Amino acid sequence: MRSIAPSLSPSARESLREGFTWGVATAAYQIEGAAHEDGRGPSIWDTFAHTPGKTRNGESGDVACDHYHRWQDDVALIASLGVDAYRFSIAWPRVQPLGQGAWNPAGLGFYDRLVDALLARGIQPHATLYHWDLPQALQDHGGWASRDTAQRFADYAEFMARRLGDRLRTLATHNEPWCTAVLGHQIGKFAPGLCDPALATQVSHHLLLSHGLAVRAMRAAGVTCPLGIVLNQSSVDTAEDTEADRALARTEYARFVRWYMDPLFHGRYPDDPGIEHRPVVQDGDLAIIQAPLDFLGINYYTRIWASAAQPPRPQPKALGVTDMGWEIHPRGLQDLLERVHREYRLPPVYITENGMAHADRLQDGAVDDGPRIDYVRSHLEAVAAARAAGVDVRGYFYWSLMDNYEWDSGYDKRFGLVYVDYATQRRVPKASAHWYRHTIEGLRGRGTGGHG
Ligand code: IFM
Repeated sequence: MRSIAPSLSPSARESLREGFTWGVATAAYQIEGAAHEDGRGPSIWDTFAHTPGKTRNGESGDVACDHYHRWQDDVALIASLGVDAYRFSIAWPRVQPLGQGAWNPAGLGFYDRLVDALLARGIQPHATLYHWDLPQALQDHGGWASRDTAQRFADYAEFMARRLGDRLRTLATHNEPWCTAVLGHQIGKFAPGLCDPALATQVSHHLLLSHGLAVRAMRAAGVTCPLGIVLNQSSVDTAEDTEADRALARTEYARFVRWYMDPLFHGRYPDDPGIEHRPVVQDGDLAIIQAPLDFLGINYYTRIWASAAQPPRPQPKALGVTDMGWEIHPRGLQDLLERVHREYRLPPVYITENGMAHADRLQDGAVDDGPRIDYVRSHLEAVAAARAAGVDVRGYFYWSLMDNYEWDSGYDKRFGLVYVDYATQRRVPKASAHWYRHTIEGLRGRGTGGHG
């Protein structure tokens, strides 16, 4: 293991010292397991993962990290990292097995206890209502292709916010609606595995509508915790300084970032050339979607590379790629934050996900994941620079607390600060976990400031 890991620059330390929340993130289906226990209903990911050929080696979240049973140890693990906050998601089918009608006391009790245990340790709970595990019963009625699902989601959101809202630090409606719409309904690589671009566009509208209806219902119910949404976003760079590449970059940005940001903050969908489908929008929908937000969560992993040439110009790899094959490009996070800050009147922003898959190996009881330390450090430098430039970024959540079920990639991709030995469910903090803790301690003036 490296004896000295690089620390944050003095300017980054200065920028991140005050008013900044340090966290780690997970999602229900990726860690909980206990897929058939205590009254949990099936979700679209149970169905998808058990459909032959959909996920690596047919792997599913049936067991995952067994967090449903090990949550007390996991809360202690989170506390041992010295973080301020934990971002997790609520499994809708665990608390309302059919997505409408009866509530499941065992599922509700699980999240009650989790939130209380976090608070008892001084860790802020940041919850997300939807991280892709739609109750299968709702899919059987059309899923997100059906406008009715938006109202079902609002009802679920209001119930959960009444139940947990006074104890949560923030509550987000959706995680990465682009993934649900495009990966789930256009490319078919995620549940429910459909391949229909026009439908995907309609789904994106129903997701945003469900967000707006949920925010309205939660505010009407008097929920006081900050409400927001989490979007996956990227900066976009042109391969060459040509009009064709610039046009492609505009289209990619409109599809990926503006398609969600424009309705949320400007009350309209982009109508740029290159956007092929438009959703059916009813009168009043956009006003509902544009409900003011208390925060915006941004998930950033890599940039988009716009090359209209045939064949396309290869994407640079100066800083390498992650185990997902994604280019490591921390500068893009700063570019993105400064761009959305210029283009929209943003509420406070959290980096709700950022992290790296790496082919980690457990050797002599330790995991030396130096590349992950470099990844986190360089992205924190980007966040610090954006803050110094005036972007109101209030926190950073590393994705993920621990290795977990990476969707169609199964258990092959390890994103965690903590290594999980799936055969025994043993958790081993990696070198990056120690670096993260030392960095946080150092900024609070208690530790060495990032020397691992
Ligand atoms: O694991 C996912 C997470 O569920 C959503 N954001 C991206 C992560 C890495 O692919």
